[in-house]
Amino acid sequence: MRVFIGLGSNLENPEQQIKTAVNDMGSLSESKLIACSSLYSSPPMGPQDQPDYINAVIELETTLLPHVLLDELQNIEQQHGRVRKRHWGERTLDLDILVYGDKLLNDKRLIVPHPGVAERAFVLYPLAELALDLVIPILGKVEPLLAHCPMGELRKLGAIKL
Ligand code: A4P
Ligand code: MG
Repeated sequence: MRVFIGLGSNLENPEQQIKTAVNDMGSLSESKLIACSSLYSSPPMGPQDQPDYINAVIELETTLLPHVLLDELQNIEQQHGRVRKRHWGERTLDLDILVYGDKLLNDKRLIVPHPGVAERAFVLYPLAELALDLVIPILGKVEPLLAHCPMGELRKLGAIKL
């Protein structure tokens, strides 16, 4: 299945957190890392008294089922010292399943496509860099979504050196 995962970090050397997380995901079983977007920076959405974020999106080809993939991503978050504090608060690493093929999921643990994809510039622009023509269930094609989601203060930083 063709899967897109959003990465975010704003603590403890965010660029390094993102880079190692990309490597970690590339080593997952039954999975192959296909592509990785540039890194982007943006001011925090949510509480303003926290550092700016670094974000990126990767494409993964995987046969791991959605909830198994979520388990694996949460393991990686834990390895990165993720501590759950406040909602939308600071974190060393956040991994969100943005799109899982053409699947629609909505249960206690997993909402796919991720509800923020179309509204969050720090998700949509790196995703568009990888897959302008991607058709997201319910939302449709990525490219037209950009017109409704201004870049605002999002800054493209450059490629990840893995
Ligand atoms: N969950 C449901 N659907 C999914 C999915 N598609 N992928 C559940 C991953 N997890 C999913 O996550 C809470 C629960 O969401 C998980 O246990 C999983 O079962 P969390 O990351 O611990 O919760 P949270 O941080 O309280 O909330 P949330 O809504 O996940 O936060 P977000 O949406 O991840 O936002 N500002 C900038 N500029 N850049 C950012 O990346 N990120 C956040 C966090 C806030 N502000 C930001 C950024
Ligand atoms: Mg999350």
